[in-house]
Amino acid sequence: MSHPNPQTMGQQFGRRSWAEPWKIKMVEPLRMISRDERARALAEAGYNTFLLRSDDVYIDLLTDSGTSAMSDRQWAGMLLGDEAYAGSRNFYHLEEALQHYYGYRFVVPTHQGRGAEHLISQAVIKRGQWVPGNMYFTTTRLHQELAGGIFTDVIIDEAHDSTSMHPFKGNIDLGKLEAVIKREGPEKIAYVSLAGTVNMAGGQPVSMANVRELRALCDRYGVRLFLDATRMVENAFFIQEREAGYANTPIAAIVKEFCGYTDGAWMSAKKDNLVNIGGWLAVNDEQLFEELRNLVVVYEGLHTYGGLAGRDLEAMAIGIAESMSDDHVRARIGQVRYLGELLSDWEIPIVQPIGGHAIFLDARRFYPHIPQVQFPAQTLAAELYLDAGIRSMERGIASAGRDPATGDHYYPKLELTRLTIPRRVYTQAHMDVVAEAVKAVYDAREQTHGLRMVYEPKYLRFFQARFERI
Ligand code: P70
Repeated sequence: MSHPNPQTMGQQFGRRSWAEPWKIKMVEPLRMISRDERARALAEAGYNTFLLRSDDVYIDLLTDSGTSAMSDRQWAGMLLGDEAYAGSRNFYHLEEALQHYYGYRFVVPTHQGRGAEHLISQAVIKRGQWVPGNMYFTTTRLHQELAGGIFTDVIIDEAHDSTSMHPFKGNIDLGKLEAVIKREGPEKIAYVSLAGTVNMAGGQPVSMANVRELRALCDRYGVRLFLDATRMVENAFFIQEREAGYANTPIAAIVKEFCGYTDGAWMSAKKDNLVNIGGWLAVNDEQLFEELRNLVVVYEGLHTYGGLAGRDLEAMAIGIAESMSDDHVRARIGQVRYLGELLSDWEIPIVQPIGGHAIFLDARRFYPHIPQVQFPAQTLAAELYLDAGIRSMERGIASAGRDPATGDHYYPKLELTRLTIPRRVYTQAHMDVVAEAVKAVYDAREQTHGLRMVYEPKYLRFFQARFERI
């Protein structure tokens, strides 16, 4: 059969095609079950994609956390694990990589991001102190609250608007922040909690100008500034692309400059750092480091392994170096963008601009007839699974949880379903299958009803909550 106007996808988008800067050496077979089997699996999982068995999933876009494919070099590094209880050589390799690429002086490994969040929250927050941040992240805010802190959102207003095309929707509103500092007094501020490519805002970046001004503001009041570096490498890509003066600066140099404005960082290495498990905490202040190094032995393990095996530390050290490659980051974000551009060309409502690690479907606009208390984003995640075995994640009212003061739900402005792309795992053909499934679910939107929550656990309810169809 001949085609009237054959075009590659790159040509259709008016550009030269790009390809991933790697080739595949080992494959993991996928399984697709029937629609009836998916309907059964979904009901058994209480319409919560976290409760599905991964064997029942075809394309898994639940998260980019710990789901990356490691390189041949990382796997080779695993065999060089020094499993000594204390002083493993892999720890020193990790410490060197962190100091070299992120620039912080002192390093504490942890088993993953929330281990690091726990330690920094316990060490730095005094009961009743405020923690202003650029939108909350679930585990981060929970650890801040468990340590007695009061989180308050000081992100710019544009971040809460899924249609705003602001290039740096992760920025902190310095006016809002200064108002909190003046109202409470600087001694009542535990620290400013800044995240690179803000996850809950749709993977939206922070500009270099913003962090520079933030540093100056914090210095004026003597307030500390800590960074959630989980997706900071991806944030650097947006600075390179959008901020004047950085077009020719390598990703690695941008990351280092950005981190240089902060007093330390916590990290879920399961994202940017290309490992299946791991995290770290890094600070410049020696006294704080001593406290953290002491706390880590209580909750994670000795300060040279922090809950990880030597081989995990080695994979992380190598992953850090690989993650800083400009080609890698461009291909990674390019793939996310490819999927997003297809969907937006089909006029499916997604958060704009397209962020770094995921496409966020705007469930409010997708299902305008489903009220927020009937969990539109959770509903959309369930429908996508039912249609094509694609697993996504709710990032709306279920994730937001309840206000500890009133007991009522938080009602976040953003009601999103996240299609999160693992790094170096899926091909462009997988993205096409995903796009077509989203389109099919969109076309059937008017016949779709919402959900009611029938089981709600106390902490981070979205992980284990159960729902029923209305
Ligand atoms: C995700 C994962 C983890 C994460 C993060 C940011 C910006 C810290 C962490 C914690 C996993 C996840 C976690 C809670 C709810 C849903 C999903 N994000 N900061 O999928 O790190 O998971 O290693 O403890 O994104 O976005 P860790």
